[in-house]
Amino acid sequence: MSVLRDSKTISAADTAVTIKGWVQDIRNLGGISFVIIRDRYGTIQVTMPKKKIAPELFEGLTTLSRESVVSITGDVKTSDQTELGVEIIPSSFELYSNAAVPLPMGVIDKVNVEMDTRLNNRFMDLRKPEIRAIFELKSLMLELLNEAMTSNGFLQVFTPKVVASGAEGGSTLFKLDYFGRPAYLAQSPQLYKQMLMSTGLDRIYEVGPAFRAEHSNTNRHVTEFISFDGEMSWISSQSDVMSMIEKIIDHILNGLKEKGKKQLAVLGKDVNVPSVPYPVLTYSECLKMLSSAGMELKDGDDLGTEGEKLIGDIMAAKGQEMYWIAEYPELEKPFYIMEKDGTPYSFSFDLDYKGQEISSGGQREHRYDKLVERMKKKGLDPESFDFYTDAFKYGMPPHGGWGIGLERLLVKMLDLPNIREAILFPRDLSRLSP
Ligand code: AMO
Repeated sequence: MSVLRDSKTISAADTAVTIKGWVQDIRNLGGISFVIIRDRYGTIQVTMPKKKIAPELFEGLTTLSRESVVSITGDVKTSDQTELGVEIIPSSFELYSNAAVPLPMGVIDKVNVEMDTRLNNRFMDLRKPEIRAIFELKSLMLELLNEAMTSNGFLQVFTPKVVASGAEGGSTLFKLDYFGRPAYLAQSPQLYKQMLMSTGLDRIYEVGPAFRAEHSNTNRHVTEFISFDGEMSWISSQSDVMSMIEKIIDHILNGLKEKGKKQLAVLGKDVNVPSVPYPVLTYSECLKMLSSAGMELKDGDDLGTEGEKLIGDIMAAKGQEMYWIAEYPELEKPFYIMEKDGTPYSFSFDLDYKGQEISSGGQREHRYDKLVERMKKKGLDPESFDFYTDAFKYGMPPHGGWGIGLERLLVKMLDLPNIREAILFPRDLSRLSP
Protein backbone atom coordinates (compact mmCIF):
# COMPACT_ATOMS: atom_id res chain seq x y z
CA MET A 1 0.00 0.00 0.00
CA SER A 2 1.61 3.28 -1.01
CA VAL A 3 1.22 6.57 0.81
CA LEU A 4 0.87 9.89 -0.96
CA ARG A 5 3.69 12.33 -0.29
CA ASP A 6 4.81 15.65 -1.64
CA SER A 7 8.45 16.65 -1.88
CA LYS A 8 8.14 18.60 1.39
CA THR A 9 7.06 15.72 3.56
CA ILE A 10 8.82 12.79 2.00
CA SER A 11 11.42 11.12 4.21
CA ALA A 12 13.72 8.14 4.29
CA ALA A 13 11.34 6.55 6.81
CA ASP A 14 8.73 6.11 4.05
CA THR A 15 8.76 2.75 2.37
CA ALA A 16 6.41 3.10 -0.57
CA VAL A 17 5.02 6.41 -1.79
CA THR A 18 3.16 8.02 -4.63
CA ILE A 19 4.27 11.48 -5.70
CA LYS A 20 2.46 13.75 -8.15
CA GLY A 21 3.89 16.56 -10.18
CA TRP A 22 5.49 17.86 -13.37
CA VAL A 23 8.34 16.14 -15.19
CA GLN A 24 10.97 18.83 -14.89
CA ASP A 25 13.84 16.98 -16.47
CA ILE A 26 14.95 13.56 -17.67
CA ARG A 27 18.58 12.51 -17.73
CA ASN A 28 19.67 9.33 -19.46
CA LEU A 29 23.15 8.17 -18.53
CA GLY A 30 23.23 4.78 -20.26
CA GLY A 31 22.84 2.24 -17.45
CA ILE A 32 20.89 4.63 -15.24
CA SER A 33 18.24 7.27 -15.86
CA PHE A 34 16.77 10.00 -13.68
CA VAL A 35 13.42 11.73 -13.82
CA ILE A 36 13.12 14.93 -11.79
CA ILE A 37 9.58 15.52 -10.57
CA ARG A 38 8.58 19.01 -9.42
CA ASP A 39 5.65 19.88 -7.19
CA ARG A 40 4.62 22.98 -5.27
CA TYR A 41 7.35 22.53 -2.70
CA GLY A 42 10.39 21.50 -4.69
CA THR A 43 11.79 18.58 -6.66
CA ILE A 44 12.42 14.92 -6.04
CA GLN A 45 14.55 12.51 -8.00
CA VAL A 46 13.22 9.26 -9.44
CA THR A 47 16.14 6.94 -10.06
CA MET A 48 16.02 4.07 -12.55
CA PRO A 49 18.90 1.61 -12.76
CA LYS A 50 18.06 0.03 -16.13
CA LYS A 51 18.65 -3.53 -15.00
CA LYS A 52 16.38 -3.28 -11.96
CA ILE A 53 13.36 -1.68 -13.64
CA ALA A 54 10.77 -3.40 -15.86
CA PRO A 55 11.53 -2.47 -19.51
CA GLU A 56 8.05 -0.97 -20.22
CA LEU A 57 8.28 1.17 -17.08
CA PHE A 58 11.78 2.31 -17.96
CA GLU A 59 10.74 3.09 -21.53
CA GLY A 60 7.52 4.85 -20.40
CA LEU A 61 9.24 7.13 -17.91
CA THR A 62 12.31 8.02 -19.95
CA THR A 63 10.29 9.01 -23.00
CA LEU A 64 7.95 11.40 -21.19
CA SER A 65 8.00 14.96 -22.47
CA ARG A 66 9.19 17.70 -20.14
CA GLU A 67 6.42 19.33 -18.07
CA SER A 68 4.03 16.40 -18.48
CA VAL A 69 2.01 15.72 -15.33
CA VAL A 70 2.39 12.30 -13.74
CA SER A 71 1.99 10.27 -10.62
CA ILE A 72 4.81 7.88 -9.76
CA THR A 73 4.69 5.13 -7.17
CA GLY A 74 7.83 3.54 -5.80
CA ASP A 75 10.15 2.80 -2.93
CA VAL A 76 11.99 5.51 -1.05
CA LYS A 77 15.75 5.04 -0.70
CA THR A 78 18.21 7.22 1.11
CA SER A 79 20.69 8.91 -1.17
CA ASP A 80 23.64 11.18 -0.57
CA GLN A 81 23.42 12.37 -4.18
CA THR A 82 20.18 14.36 -3.85
CA GLU A 83 19.26 17.51 -1.98
CA LEU A 84 16.42 15.84 -0.11
CA GLY A 85 18.63 12.93 0.95
CA VAL A 86 16.19 10.49 -0.67
CA GLU A 87 15.28 9.19 -4.10
CA ILE A 88 12.47 7.06 -5.44
CA ILE A 89 12.86 3.74 -7.23
CA PRO A 90 9.67 3.48 -9.30
CA SER A 91 7.37 0.51 -9.55
CA SER A 92 4.54 2.12 -11.58
CA PHE A 93 3.40 5.43 -12.99
CA GLU A 94 0.35 7.13 -14.43
CA LEU A 95 0.40 9.86 -17.06
CA TYR A 96 -2.26 12.47 -16.27
CA SER A 97 -1.39 15.01 -18.96
CA ASN A 98 1.10 14.85 -21.77
CA ALA A 99 2.91 18.17 -22.40
CA ALA A 100 3.20 19.22 -26.04
CA VAL A 101 6.62 19.74 -27.60
CA PRO A 102 8.29 22.19 -27.91
CA LEU A 103 7.45 24.18 -24.78
CA PRO A 104 6.60 27.87 -25.32
CA MET A 105 9.41 28.70 -22.90
CA GLY A 106 11.69 26.75 -20.61
CA VAL A 107 11.21 26.34 -16.89
CA ILE A 108 14.74 25.40 -15.88
CA ASP A 109 16.76 26.63 -18.84
CA LYS A 110 19.13 29.37 -17.88
CA VAL A 111 18.46 31.46 -21.01
CA ASN A 112 17.05 34.92 -20.47
CA VAL A 113 13.49 35.15 -21.66
CA GLU A 114 11.94 38.52 -22.54
CA MET A 115 9.33 39.78 -20.11
CA ASP A 116 6.69 39.79 -22.86
CA THR A 117 7.29 36.10 -23.58
CA ARG A 118 7.10 35.36 -19.88
CA LEU A 119 3.85 37.27 -19.44
CA ASN A 120 2.34 35.74 -22.59
CA ASN A 121 3.07 32.32 -21.05
CA ARG A 122 2.52 33.24 -17.41
CA PHE A 123 1.20 29.75 -16.52
CA MET A 124 4.63 28.43 -17.51
CA ASP A 125 6.60 31.30 -15.98
CA LEU A 126 4.90 30.62 -12.64
CA ARG A 127 6.27 27.10 -12.59
CA LYS A 128 9.61 28.65 -11.64
CA PRO A 129 10.04 28.67 -7.86
CA GLU A 130 11.59 32.17 -7.87
CA ILE A 131 8.54 33.58 -9.66
CA ARG A 132 6.07 31.77 -7.42
CA ALA A 133 7.95 33.07 -4.35
CA ILE A 134 6.95 36.64 -5.25
CA PHE A 135 3.27 35.71 -5.10
CA GLU A 136 3.68 33.69 -1.94
CA LEU A 137 5.18 36.83 -0.38
CA LYS A 138 2.31 38.93 -1.77
CA SER A 139 -0.18 36.58 -0.14
CA LEU A 140 1.76 36.72 3.13
CA MET A 141 1.74 40.49 2.85
CA LEU A 142 -2.07 40.43 2.82
CA GLU A 143 -2.15 38.18 5.86
CA LEU A 144 0.13 40.58 7.76
CA LEU A 145 -1.80 43.60 6.55
CA ASN A 146 -5.07 42.12 7.83
CA GLU A 147 -3.42 41.36 11.17
CA ALA A 148 -2.16 44.94 11.49
CA MET A 149 -5.50 46.47 10.56
CA THR A 150 -7.53 44.25 12.87
CA SER A 151 -5.24 44.91 15.81
CA ASN A 152 -5.59 48.66 15.22
CA GLY A 153 -9.39 48.52 15.19
CA PHE A 154 -10.01 48.87 11.44
CA LEU A 155 -13.06 47.28 9.83
CA GLN A 156 -12.57 45.72 6.41
CA VAL A 157 -15.00 47.05 3.80
CA PHE A 158 -15.73 46.60 0.11
CA THR A 159 -16.87 49.50 -2.04
CA PRO A 160 -18.15 49.53 -5.65
CA LYS A 161 -15.76 49.28 -8.54
CA VAL A 162 -18.34 50.46 -11.06
CA VAL A 163 -18.97 54.09 -10.20
CA ALA A 164 -20.76 57.20 -11.46
CA SER A 165 -17.88 59.65 -10.95
CA GLY A 166 -14.14 59.56 -10.56
CA ALA A 167 -12.15 61.01 -7.70
CA GLU A 168 -8.62 61.11 -9.06
CA GLY A 169 -8.92 63.22 -12.21
CA GLY A 170 -10.62 62.72 -15.57
CA SER A 171 -7.61 61.72 -17.63
CA THR A 172 -7.24 58.23 -16.15
CA LEU A 173 -10.92 57.21 -16.10
CA PHE A 174 -12.07 54.09 -17.93
CA LYS A 175 -15.54 54.77 -19.25
CA LEU A 176 -18.26 52.12 -19.42
CA ASP A 177 -21.71 51.90 -20.87
CA TYR A 178 -23.90 51.10 -17.86
CA PHE A 179 -27.29 50.22 -19.37
CA GLY A 180 -27.14 53.34 -21.52
CA ARG A 181 -25.73 55.58 -18.79
CA PRO A 182 -22.10 56.61 -18.47
CA ALA A 183 -20.19 54.88 -15.70
CA TYR A 184 -16.53 54.36 -14.83
CA LEU A 185 -14.19 51.80 -13.33
CA ALA A 186 -13.20 53.03 -9.86
CA GLN A 187 -9.80 54.73 -9.72
CA SER A 188 -9.82 54.44 -5.92
CA PRO A 189 -12.35 53.97 -3.12
CA GLN A 190 -11.75 57.59 -2.11
CA LEU A 191 -15.31 58.95 -2.11
CA TYR A 192 -16.79 55.86 -0.46
CA LYS A 193 -14.19 55.54 2.28
CA GLN A 194 -14.78 59.18 3.21
CA MET A 195 -18.57 58.74 3.17
CA LEU A 196 -18.12 55.86 5.62
CA MET A 197 -16.50 58.28 8.09
CA SER A 198 -19.87 59.98 8.52
CA THR A 199 -21.45 56.68 9.61
CA GLY A 200 -19.52 56.24 12.84
CA LEU A 201 -17.52 53.25 11.59
CA ASP A 202 -14.47 55.42 12.40
CA ARG A 203 -11.72 53.23 11.01
CA ILE A 204 -12.07 51.29 7.79
CA TYR A 205 -9.78 49.70 5.23
CA GLU A 206 -10.14 48.13 1.85
CA VAL A 207 -7.87 46.03 -0.32
CA GLY A 208 -9.12 45.84 -3.86
CA PRO A 209 -8.51 46.60 -7.52
CA ALA A 210 -8.11 50.18 -8.68
CA PHE A 211 -8.27 51.09 -12.35
CA ARG A 212 -6.36 53.86 -14.08
CA ALA A 213 -6.34 54.53 -17.81
CA GLU A 214 -2.61 55.27 -17.71
CA HIS A 215 -1.48 56.31 -21.14
CA SER A 216 2.21 55.86 -20.48
CA ASN A 217 4.22 52.69 -20.47
CA THR A 218 6.48 52.71 -17.42
CA ASN A 219 7.89 50.13 -15.02
CA ARG A 220 5.70 51.47 -12.18
CA HIS A 221 2.32 52.13 -13.83
CA VAL A 222 -0.30 49.58 -14.75
CA THR A 223 -3.96 50.07 -15.53
CA GLU A 224 -5.15 47.73 -12.78
CA PHE A 225 -3.42 47.47 -9.42
CA ILE A 226 -4.26 46.50 -5.87
CA SER A 227 -4.92 49.51 -3.73
CA PHE A 228 -4.69 49.22 0.04
CA ASP A 229 -6.77 52.08 1.38
CA GLY A 230 -7.39 53.21 4.92
CA GLU A 231 -9.49 55.99 6.39
CA MET A 232 -9.71 57.07 10.04
CA SER A 233 -11.83 59.57 11.96
CA TRP A 234 -11.09 61.87 14.89
CA ILE A 235 -7.57 62.70 13.79
CA SER A 236 -5.92 65.88 15.10
CA SER A 237 -3.65 66.24 12.09
CA GLN A 238 -2.18 64.31 9.17
CA SER A 239 0.57 63.11 11.55
CA ASP A 240 -1.94 60.73 13.15
CA VAL A 241 -2.44 59.07 9.77
CA MET A 242 1.29 58.96 9.06
CA SER A 243 2.01 57.28 12.42
CA MET A 244 -0.66 54.68 11.68
CA ILE A 245 0.87 53.89 8.27
CA GLU A 246 4.30 53.56 9.89
CA LYS A 247 2.91 51.04 12.37
CA ILE A 248 1.27 49.02 9.60
CA ILE A 249 4.21 48.99 7.19
CA ASP A 250 6.57 48.14 10.02
CA HIS A 251 4.40 45.15 10.95
CA ILE A 252 4.24 44.02 7.32
CA LEU A 253 7.98 44.33 6.61
CA ASN A 254 9.04 42.70 9.88
CA GLY A 255 6.52 39.90 9.30
CA LEU A 256 7.74 39.29 5.76
CA LYS A 257 11.34 39.17 6.93
CA GLU A 258 10.44 36.64 9.58
CA LYS A 259 7.71 34.50 8.01
CA GLY A 260 8.87 34.83 4.41
CA LYS A 261 12.39 33.51 5.02
CA LYS A 262 11.95 30.55 2.71
CA GLN A 263 10.67 32.61 -0.22
CA LEU A 264 13.27 35.34 0.36
CA ALA A 265 15.98 32.67 0.24
CA VAL A 266 14.60 31.34 -3.06
CA LEU A 267 14.81 34.90 -4.41
CA GLY A 268 18.23 35.48 -2.88
CA LYS A 269 16.91 38.60 -1.10
CA ASP A 270 16.75 39.98 2.38
CA VAL A 271 14.39 42.64 3.69
CA ASN A 272 15.85 45.69 5.28
CA VAL A 273 13.23 47.08 7.67
CA PRO A 274 13.52 50.89 7.92
CA SER A 275 13.21 52.09 11.49
CA VAL A 276 10.15 54.10 12.49
CA PRO A 277 9.30 56.96 12.54
CA TYR A 278 10.32 57.66 8.96
CA PRO A 279 11.93 61.04 8.30
CA VAL A 280 9.56 63.77 7.13
CA LEU A 281 10.61 66.13 4.34
CA THR A 282 8.29 68.91 3.33
CA TYR A 283 7.72 69.63 -0.33
CA SER A 284 9.52 72.97 0.13
CA GLU A 285 12.54 71.20 1.66
CA CYS A 286 12.57 68.83 -1.30
CA LEU A 287 12.78 71.77 -3.71
CA LYS A 288 15.82 73.05 -1.81
CA MET A 289 17.45 69.58 -1.77
CA LEU A 290 16.90 69.26 -5.50
CA SER A 291 18.24 72.73 -6.17
CA SER A 292 21.43 71.92 -4.22
CA ALA A 293 21.77 68.82 -6.40
CA GLY A 294 21.42 70.90 -9.56
CA MET A 295 17.74 70.38 -10.36
CA GLU A 296 15.82 73.64 -10.39
CA LEU A 297 12.05 73.45 -9.92
CA LYS A 298 9.65 76.31 -9.31
CA ASP A 299 7.45 76.38 -6.21
CA GLY A 300 4.30 74.55 -7.27
CA ASP A 301 5.98 72.24 -9.81
CA ASP A 302 5.44 68.52 -9.67
CA LEU A 303 8.60 66.83 -8.36
CA GLY A 304 8.32 64.39 -11.25
CA THR A 305 9.90 60.97 -11.61
CA GLU A 306 13.37 62.44 -11.94
CA GLY A 307 12.93 64.63 -8.85
CA GLU A 308 11.60 61.68 -6.85
CA LYS A 309 14.55 59.54 -7.93
CA LEU A 310 17.06 62.22 -7.06
CA ILE A 311 15.55 62.68 -3.60
CA GLY A 312 15.71 58.89 -3.28
CA ASP A 313 19.46 59.02 -4.02
CA ILE A 314 20.05 61.85 -1.55
CA MET A 315 18.11 60.01 1.16
CA ALA A 316 19.86 56.70 0.36
CA ALA A 317 23.20 58.43 0.92
CA LYS A 318 21.87 59.31 4.39
CA GLY A 319 20.90 55.68 4.96
CA GLN A 320 17.15 56.32 4.55
CA GLU A 321 15.07 54.13 2.27
CA MET A 322 11.61 55.19 3.44
CA TYR A 323 10.60 58.82 4.00
CA TRP A 324 7.63 61.17 3.83
CA ILE A 325 7.21 64.09 1.49
CA ALA A 326 4.57 66.29 3.12
CA GLU A 327 2.67 69.51 2.58
CA TYR A 328 2.45 69.57 -1.20
CA PRO A 329 1.06 72.67 -2.91
CA GLU A 330 -2.72 72.47 -2.67
CA LEU A 331 -2.90 73.00 -6.44
CA GLU A 332 -1.09 69.68 -6.93
CA LYS A 333 -3.52 67.75 -4.73
CA PRO A 334 -7.12 66.61 -5.29
CA PHE A 335 -10.19 68.48 -4.01
CA TYR A 336 -10.67 66.21 -1.00
CA ILE A 337 -7.34 67.22 0.58
CA MET A 338 -7.46 69.95 3.25
CA GLU A 339 -5.65 73.19 2.48
CA LYS A 340 -3.09 74.44 4.95
CA ASP A 341 -5.03 77.62 5.69
CA GLY A 342 -3.46 80.85 4.61
CA THR A 343 -0.69 79.12 2.62
CA PRO A 344 -0.46 77.66 -0.89
CA TYR A 345 0.21 74.24 0.68
CA SER A 346 -1.96 71.36 1.91
CA PHE A 347 -2.19 68.75 4.65
CA SER A 348 -1.07 66.01 2.31
CA PHE A 349 1.74 63.48 2.16
CA ASP A 350 3.36 60.91 -0.06
CA LEU A 351 5.37 58.01 1.28
CA ASP A 352 8.41 57.34 -0.88
CA TYR A 353 10.43 54.11 -0.77
CA LYS A 354 13.82 54.01 -2.52
CA GLY A 355 13.02 56.95 -4.75
CA GLN A 356 9.46 56.00 -5.68
CA GLU A 357 6.05 57.01 -4.38
CA ILE A 358 4.28 54.02 -2.86
CA SER A 359 1.50 55.83 -1.04
CA SER A 360 -0.30 59.13 -0.82
CA GLY A 361 -2.84 60.52 1.57
CA GLY A 362 -3.59 63.31 3.95
CA GLN A 363 -6.11 65.07 6.11
CA ARG A 364 -9.43 65.54 4.31
CA GLU A 365 -11.57 68.63 4.04
CA HIS A 366 -14.49 67.59 6.26
CA ARG A 367 -16.25 70.99 6.38
CA TYR A 368 -19.09 70.96 3.85
CA ASP A 369 -18.83 74.61 2.73
CA LYS A 370 -15.07 74.48 2.30
CA LEU A 371 -15.32 71.18 0.45
CA VAL A 372 -17.83 72.57 -2.05
CA GLU A 373 -15.70 75.66 -2.46
CA ARG A 374 -12.64 73.53 -3.12
CA MET A 375 -14.49 71.39 -5.68
CA LYS A 376 -15.50 74.51 -7.59
CA LYS A 377 -11.94 75.81 -7.43
CA LYS A 378 -10.81 72.55 -9.05
CA GLY A 379 -13.36 72.99 -11.84
CA LEU A 380 -15.72 70.25 -10.61
CA ASP A 381 -19.48 70.51 -10.42
CA PRO A 382 -20.40 69.71 -6.78
CA GLU A 383 -23.93 68.74 -7.90
CA SER A 384 -22.63 65.76 -9.81
CA PHE A 385 -21.05 64.59 -6.53
CA ASP A 386 -24.27 64.95 -4.45
CA PHE A 387 -24.11 61.38 -3.23
CA TYR A 388 -20.70 62.20 -1.73
CA THR A 389 -21.22 65.77 -0.48
CA ASP A 390 -24.50 64.79 1.25
CA ALA A 391 -22.46 62.71 3.67
CA PHE A 392 -20.70 65.95 4.71
CA LYS A 393 -23.92 67.94 5.18
CA TYR A 394 -25.25 66.10 8.16
CA GLY A 395 -22.30 65.63 10.49
CA MET A 396 -18.82 64.55 9.41
CA PRO A 397 -15.91 64.08 11.83
CA PRO A 398 -12.40 65.28 10.99
CA HIS A 399 -10.65 62.44 9.19
CA GLY A 400 -7.77 61.39 7.01
CA GLY A 401 -6.45 58.39 5.17
CA TRP A 402 -4.20 56.88 2.59
CA GLY A 403 -3.88 54.70 -0.49
CA ILE A 404 -0.91 52.35 -0.78
CA GLY A 405 -0.07 50.67 -4.08
CA LEU A 406 0.44 47.13 -2.82
CA GLU A 407 2.54 46.03 -5.78
CA ARG A 408 4.75 49.10 -5.55
CA LEU A 409 5.48 48.30 -1.91
CA LEU A 410 6.34 44.69 -2.77
CA VAL A 411 8.44 45.56 -5.80
CA LYS A 412 10.47 48.16 -3.93
CA MET A 413 10.95 45.86 -0.96
CA LEU A 414 12.35 43.14 -3.23
CA ASP A 415 14.16 45.54 -5.59
CA LEU A 416 12.33 44.07 -8.58
CA PRO A 417 12.82 45.97 -11.84
CA ASN A 418 9.18 46.23 -12.90
CA ILE A 419 5.76 46.40 -11.19
CA ARG A 420 4.57 43.70 -13.61
CA GLU A 421 6.76 41.19 -11.74
CA ALA A 422 4.35 41.48 -8.81
CA ILE A 423 1.11 41.06 -10.77
CA LEU A 424 0.03 37.62 -11.98
CA PHE A 425 -1.68 38.88 -15.12
CA PRO A 426 -0.78 42.55 -15.56
CA ARG A 427 -2.93 45.02 -17.45
CA ASP A 428 -1.28 47.91 -19.22
CA LEU A 429 -1.46 50.08 -22.32
CA SER A 430 -0.86 47.12 -24.59
CA ARG A 431 -1.71 44.07 -22.51
CA LEU A 432 -5.26 42.79 -22.09
CA SER A 433 -4.54 39.07 -22.25
CA PRO A 434 -3.84 36.62 -20.70
P1 AMO B 1 -2.94 58.04 -5.65
O1 AMO B 1 -3.58 58.37 -6.94
O2 AMO B 1 -1.63 58.69 -5.34
O3 AMO B 1 -3.89 58.40 -4.44
O4 AMO B 1 -2.76 56.47 -5.56
C1 AMO B 1 -2.33 55.86 -4.36
C2 AMO B 1 -1.21 54.87 -4.63
O5 AMO B 1 -1.61 53.92 -5.57
C3 AMO B 1 -0.53 53.51 -6.36
N1 AMO B 1 -0.82 53.75 -7.78
C4 AMO B 1 -0.49 52.93 -8.80
N2 AMO B 1 0.15 51.76 -8.80
C5 AMO B 1 0.33 51.15 -10.00
N3 AMO B 1 -0.09 51.66 -11.18
C6 AMO B 1 -0.74 52.83 -11.22
N4 AMO B 1 -1.18 53.30 -12.38
C7 AMO B 1 -0.97 53.53 -9.99
N5 AMO B 1 -1.58 54.69 -9.66
C8 AMO B 1 -1.48 54.80 -8.32
C9 AMO B 1 0.67 54.31 -5.90
C10 AMO B 1 0.02 55.50 -5.24
O6 AMO B 1 0.87 56.07 -4.25
N6 AMO B 1 -7.27 58.38 -3.18
C11 AMO B 1 -5.84 58.63 -3.09
C12 AMO B 1 -5.25 58.07 -1.81
C13 AMO B 1 -5.74 58.76 -0.57
O7 AMO B 1 -5.57 59.98 -0.46
O8 AMO B 1 -6.29 58.04 0.29
C14 AMO B 1 -5.19 58.02 -4.31
O9 AMO B 1 -5.73 57.21 -5.03
O10 AMO B 1 1.38 53.53 -4.97
